[in-house]
Formats: sequence, structure tokens, C-alpha cells
Amino acid sequence: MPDPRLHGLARDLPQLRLKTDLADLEHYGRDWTRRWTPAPLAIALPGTVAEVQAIVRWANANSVAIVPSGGRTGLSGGAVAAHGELVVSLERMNRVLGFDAVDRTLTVEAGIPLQLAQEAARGHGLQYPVDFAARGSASIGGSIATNAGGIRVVRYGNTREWIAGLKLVTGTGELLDLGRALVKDSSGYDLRHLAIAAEGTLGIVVEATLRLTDPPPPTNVMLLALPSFEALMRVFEAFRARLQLQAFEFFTDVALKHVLAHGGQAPFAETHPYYVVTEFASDEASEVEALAAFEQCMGEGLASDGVISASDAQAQQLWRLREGITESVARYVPYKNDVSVRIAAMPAFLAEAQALLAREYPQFEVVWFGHIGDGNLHINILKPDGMAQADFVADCERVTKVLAGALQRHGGSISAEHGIGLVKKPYLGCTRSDAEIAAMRAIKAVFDPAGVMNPGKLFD
Ligand code: 2HG
Ligand code: ZN
Repeated sequence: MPDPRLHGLARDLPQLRLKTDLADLEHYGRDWTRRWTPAPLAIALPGTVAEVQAIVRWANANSVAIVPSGGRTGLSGGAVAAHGELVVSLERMNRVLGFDAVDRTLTVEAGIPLQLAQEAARGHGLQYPVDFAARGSASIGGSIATNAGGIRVVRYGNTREWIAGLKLVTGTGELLDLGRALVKDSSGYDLRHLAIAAEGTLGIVVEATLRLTDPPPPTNVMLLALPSFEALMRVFEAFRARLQLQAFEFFTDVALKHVLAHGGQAPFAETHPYYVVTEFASDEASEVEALAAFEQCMGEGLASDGVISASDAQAQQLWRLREGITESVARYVPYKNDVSVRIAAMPAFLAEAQALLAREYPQFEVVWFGHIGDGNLHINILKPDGMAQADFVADCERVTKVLAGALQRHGGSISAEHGIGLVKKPYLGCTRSDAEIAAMRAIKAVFDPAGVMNPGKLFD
């Protein structure tokens, strides 16, 4: 056991699994950002809520910082441990604890992967509708820590809308049972919502009660080719006016090129600068409306081609073109922006952002995609091979400052759904006022007076 402080922890909690091998420290000390060198003190894998509480009390007594850890698919450095922290991985706490058919809720331990929670809901004939590409690895706890969005927000909203209750071990080791799945509760501050998107800075979410809903209808997936960026929001309006959309996502030809480099077939004979994937019910009335929307867009010069899925397999192929983007560009260690504005502000912001990035990034390949129906854009800047990571990041940070200014003017957010973590910390002030940040700090001091919970994330 390398650090003597760990002896006490191992002695007090004989059932606790502790890992200190170099390979484990590297594995658990990083998330998908790959920008920081992992250097945790050790990895603790508790199996019970009581163990989590004891770990937090030990951390307070020994002045050890804690990094709560889920599937580590985060893209903002929220789960990075680079300064001798104790990583507390919830991966062993991954059980379904209960289902309530009357309340239509599923109670889970926070370490359960999103996909397993979705499958459990389906097993009861219902749906947990939060969904995103990293579903197989991302944990429910991590999705709560970032208020994850994903591909169904246009229809169902963010994670926040679906958390009926949660249990939080605060920075002092106290266990709070928040929300308790009540539909109505006007008894003061809703502390549950403070824990959502807190990125583990207030405590560790150990359990969640997920609200479930009716399963989605059978759906069709349509891929549209667009001639211009300006057409995007108008196509969205045309489809949204006629259909209840289950998803409305966009990507560029550059994104498609990277996905196809990893396999799959080009969807159209010709290439087009922009594409939209949209999903809607496959009943006859919806199909008629979808075709009418498509024809309207073709007639107005907003779309140049389109294909509709003829089978589930084809629907999956079309989705892969969108969902495969992050993985297909991962080898370029992209610098990621994840920004949002109100949907109404999107056309003006898009025009400004496009001109800004074309001006500022002539030397880099820029991959645009995202949840356009939610006003959420992902902008991945690819590091040229051979360029030093530090120089690349410095150049991108310079541009992010300019982008942050544009976001502020348009009333947007520097982090739509990935969280602030380490990556977006310098830009928090473009989204939140000084008074808001001061209030957040004061709240943290109440939940975590010794500052052991994920220090350095969100703000310093
Ligand atoms: C997505 O929408 C994820 O696929 C990842 O939020 C976005 O890699 C990204 O920038
Ligand atoms: Zn996304």
C-alpha cells in the first residue's frame, strides 16, 4: 500500500476494494478528454452507501480530495484525477434496486450504466428516455453529475426532468434523501436539483429514482442533405411544425467523411455540405406529414436530397452516421466546444459562429455537429498530426475566448450538456454572473465545508 494514509482506510473498511496499481491509476484517473496526466492517490471501489459515507469522512479527516467516478465518458475533465486525489468509482454499485409500477419509477444504484437502466425500464414495458451515444459506458451517476442531454432532448428534455429522487452523500459524509419521488412537493428548496449538474462538487450521488414514461412509438429515421447552414433552422421549423420529433440532429460533410473512414456506406451518390438526422413516429399520418415537410424543404431549396429508413437495420445505419462521430475523430484528440443558445437565437448565433470559426481556424479541420433542435452545437477542432498538444490547446483557447464573447452576446451557454469540469472552467463567467458564481461557491461551502469534493472542477 504506497500511501500510509490508505492503511487507516483499509483497516476501517475491510470490505472496501482499493486499487493502487499503475495501470489502474491511469485507467480510473482520466476521462475521455485525454488532456491531463492521471495521477490519483488510489482508487476506492465501494460496494455500499455506508462505505461511501465512511470514505468521505476519512477524506475529511485526512485532507484527501475525492474525485467521484462513473463511466468516465465525460468530455470536460470532470472526472479527471491529476493531483493525488482518491478516485471513488461507483462501478460496483450498479444494481437495480426497485421498480414501482404505480409511480412508474426505477430506483438504481448510481454506478449502473445508462444502457442497463434503459433496458431495465424496457423490461417493465416503459422507457427511460435520456439517451446518448456513450450509453453503454456512461453511468447514471455521471449523467446526473452533468445533467446529460443527448439525442432525445428535443422530445423529452434533459436528465434533470427524469430524476424523481436521489441520494447524495455530502462532502461531510451525511446521507441526504432528496426528492423521494414525490410528484408534488412545495416544502422549500429542492436540493435534488442542486446535486444535478454539480459535477460531484457537492457530494457523491449514490442512488437515483428515475422517472419512466411510455415507450416511444415505432419510428422512422430520415436523413436529409442540406445545401447551406442557413437552411438548418428552417428545415427544423418545417419538420417541427408538422411532426412530433423524437430527434433532430445535424452534422457536416467533414463529420461524415470521418465516420465513413471507419466503415459504412455513403448515404447519397453526391456529397452535400450539411446533413440532418430526424426521427418521428412511423404511423401513416406521420409519414404523410414527413413527406410533405420534405417536399416543402425541397421546393424552397432548403434540402437537396433525402432518404427514409425502410427497416430497423437501415435506421441504425443512418443513426450510426451521427452517433459514430465522436469515436471517429477521437484519434485527433479534438478540442471540443459544446455550446448552446435559445432556439430562437440559433440562426443569428450560427451565422456569427460560422464566420468566427472560419476566420480563426483556417489552419485546422473543424467538425460541426450536434443537437440542433435543442440549440446545442458541438464543435470539434482536430489537432493536426505532429502538432504539440499544448500549442494546439493554447490556440484553441484563444478562439474559445472569442466564441465565449459571442455566446455572451447571444445569451448562450459555454457548456450545453458536457459540464464545466476543468475544460470550461475559465469561461464559466460568460454564462453565469459574478453573483451567481458567488452563490454557487457559498452553496458548495455548505455541502462540502472542507472542500474535499472534486476540488478544482467547475470553479477554483
Ligand atoms: C454527442 O452529441 C456527444 O455525440 C459528444 O455529446 C459530442 O464529441 C462531442 O463533441
Ligand atoms: Zn451531444
